[in-house]
Amino acid sequence: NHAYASVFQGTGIEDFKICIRHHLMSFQGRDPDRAGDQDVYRALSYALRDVLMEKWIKTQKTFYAGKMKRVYYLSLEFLVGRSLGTAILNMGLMDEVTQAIEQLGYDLEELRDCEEDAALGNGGLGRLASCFMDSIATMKIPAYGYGIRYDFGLFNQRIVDGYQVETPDSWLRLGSPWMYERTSFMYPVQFYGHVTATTDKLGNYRARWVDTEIVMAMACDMLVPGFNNDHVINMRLWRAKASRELDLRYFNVGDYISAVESKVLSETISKVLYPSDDISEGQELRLKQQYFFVAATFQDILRRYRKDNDTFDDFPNQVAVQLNDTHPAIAIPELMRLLLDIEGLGWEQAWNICVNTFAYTNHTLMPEALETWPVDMLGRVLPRHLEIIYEINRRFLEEVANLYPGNTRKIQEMSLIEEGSVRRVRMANLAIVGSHSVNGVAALHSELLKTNLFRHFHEMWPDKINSKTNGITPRRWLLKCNQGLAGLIGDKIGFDWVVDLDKLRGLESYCDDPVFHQQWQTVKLENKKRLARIITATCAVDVDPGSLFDIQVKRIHEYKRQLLNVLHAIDFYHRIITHRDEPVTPRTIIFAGKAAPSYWKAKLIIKLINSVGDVVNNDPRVGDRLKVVFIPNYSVSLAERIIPAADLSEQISTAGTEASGTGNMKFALNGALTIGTLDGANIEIREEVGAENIFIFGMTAEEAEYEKKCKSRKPWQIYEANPAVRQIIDAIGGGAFSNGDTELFRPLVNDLLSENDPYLLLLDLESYLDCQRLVGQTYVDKAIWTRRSILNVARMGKFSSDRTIKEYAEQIWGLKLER
Ligand code: DL6
Repeated sequence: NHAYASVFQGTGIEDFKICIRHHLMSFQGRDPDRAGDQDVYRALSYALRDVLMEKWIKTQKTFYAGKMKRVYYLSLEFLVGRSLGTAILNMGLMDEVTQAIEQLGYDLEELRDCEEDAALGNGGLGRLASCFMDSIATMKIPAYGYGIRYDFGLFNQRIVDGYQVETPDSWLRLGSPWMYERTSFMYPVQFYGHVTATTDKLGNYRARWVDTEIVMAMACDMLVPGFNNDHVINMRLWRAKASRELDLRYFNVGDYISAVESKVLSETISKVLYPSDDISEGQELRLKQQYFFVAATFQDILRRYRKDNDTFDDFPNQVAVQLNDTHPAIAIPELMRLLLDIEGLGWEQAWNICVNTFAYTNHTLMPEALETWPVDMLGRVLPRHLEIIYEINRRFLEEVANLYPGNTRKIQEMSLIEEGSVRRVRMANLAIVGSHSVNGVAALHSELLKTNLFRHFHEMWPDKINSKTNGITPRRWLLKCNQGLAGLIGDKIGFDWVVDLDKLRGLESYCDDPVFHQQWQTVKLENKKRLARIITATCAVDVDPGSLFDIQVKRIHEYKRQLLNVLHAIDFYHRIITHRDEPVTPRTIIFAGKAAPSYWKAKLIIKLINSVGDVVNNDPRVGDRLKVVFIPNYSVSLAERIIPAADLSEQISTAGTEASGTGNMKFALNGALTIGTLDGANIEIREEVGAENIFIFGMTAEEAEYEKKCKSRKPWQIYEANPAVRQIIDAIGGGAFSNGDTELFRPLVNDLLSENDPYLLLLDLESYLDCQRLVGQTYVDKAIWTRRSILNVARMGKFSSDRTIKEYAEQIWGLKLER
């Protein structure tokens, strides 16, 4: 143990070996001489976590000592991925750990593969939260992430006969060495019951929420190290625990099973992540998840605040709360409840505190994603919160009516309550009214919030809506995932870009250097070979690493238009088989992504991709000129292998639908050229890399909006006028990819030809096909392609999440940063 303690003095190779052996024996009960990869992976993780924990404690002390304003990032999702590699890199211990592991007779890469992804998120929103945690730690910001520790993360996807099949992700089966369970931080969370009114000594109304059911929230911490700076923050994820191990009401009457059942029921709250990213499903369990984590979080925030403060006067100067979408918006009435009912503040004071504390980020314009809760349900689960929401609304609508007398339409649209056969609470309206800042996640998106979705609010409060273009962490999305490229860049311009991504501009001077081109191409080819091996192993298809790797990986959604990509794949196939002697640039078209389990149309698109792949990949006339593959079970760690191998990044959503996108940034940072629409952050990527270094096609958001309304061009006219388009659609509709079955893909064909297709696929198809032809021609000229690839990387500085976080910190959270 003396030797073990020495790890706290040093993190040398010998220290690690001692520490790993110690963990193996004392905590895992394994003989170090016979331990397997999984055992050693755990022991290594525990060894690193020991070091992290010590740094975390020091970091916390600096927050208290400096009486710092704390930032709380509330998110129902954190798409963490794996932690081991990031911990080693951010702590600057790569050499020591690699050698220690080697000397113990193991291989670090293999140990890293033992780690299950922490998939506590669906896609963009959750991954953004994780990139933010990395930037916050790297920039030494006094902040905490708060969320839920789901027992089951995002489902695993298998492809069976071309169809998506979901299986549970029991990522905690063996326990996670990165999760720190803190039995000492447990808070009660109330549900149901009713409200009684009392009057206090001064004659003021005081509500009491009574006869409630109580579930305990237990803190589980995941530590997040900053890059190279000893700063360690935590994500505090709540796990539901029954308030009593067994419900004695049942136990005492001899009903053992019901007694256990009640424990199981309370603990279901943190059982599973809801698997839809852009559809609000409105179930009671989801509302309970939201309140559960918010209520526990605020007890924790107040505990910390009270250590240094006797009154609430300074609350907004000490506490900033960022709501990651409306999922945590119930925090607004919750803080009001705490201030009014528990702390005894008056309404005006409590409301000012709330508004100055909260800020809300919107991540989507899709109407079906906007959360609303049936008033009845909310009133049953959280009766006191409904009362408070009604009072917020009453006061707010009074203000609206004063500003716009007689404008009932406006009042109806701005109300926190949607009237109708089922009355519903509009969480976005609540979040806007209760926050001092509302931000979109890219320039176009924020503009559309101002002019469309939230236009009334923008008119009323012109300073409230602002824009914070998303970013990605360069640590995970270049340094870690693409060691070849990171090393090559480092050889040329050093490694300052890791914390200051604008430094990549230094690469521009090498964009015409033939030796550098050669090295750049070699790195890409190596990455492609590695991906080709993964494809062989998972899809049983051999692909040519020399072909153009054309990749679209993201959630499967109609607005993201994977179907448009498939239409191009089919056109490419037709050209190969009908003009056999024409030269083509060989391509491998790669897809990956999950569809929400209840989203049948997205699942049908997956089936179509696989069906087209089956036909194309097995047609001897095609050979190596085209392959179409769908890699199953997309995840963060798979993305880390796929993205560095891309030549072409598909970002082809209907303009005006993708709030930002962050995959677009990851691909460009890894040297892929983008083919995309003028949507989300693609617009800003074009501004940065230059229009000559990106392939843009299709309608603008404004044109798309116009077409949706006026329908000046009809899909069937395009179908009739363009033989290539007709051939594609007829092939799908005629059963060419479904063994002659003309019904299977009928819903997709009908949508394509419908005047009401909201995603306007056929209207953009010709422009897309032309643009793809240009891509193919350009790829042939290696020098031009490589030059563009280098310039894309060199100009990605803006898209570091460090820049994004700096803007949040200075413009929303009111922090002054060290650098
Ligand atoms: O802001 C992160 C990310 C954006 O980059 C994507 O464009 C957007 O689709 C995504 N939204 C979601 C689901 N939103 N809700 N609710 O993941 O956010």
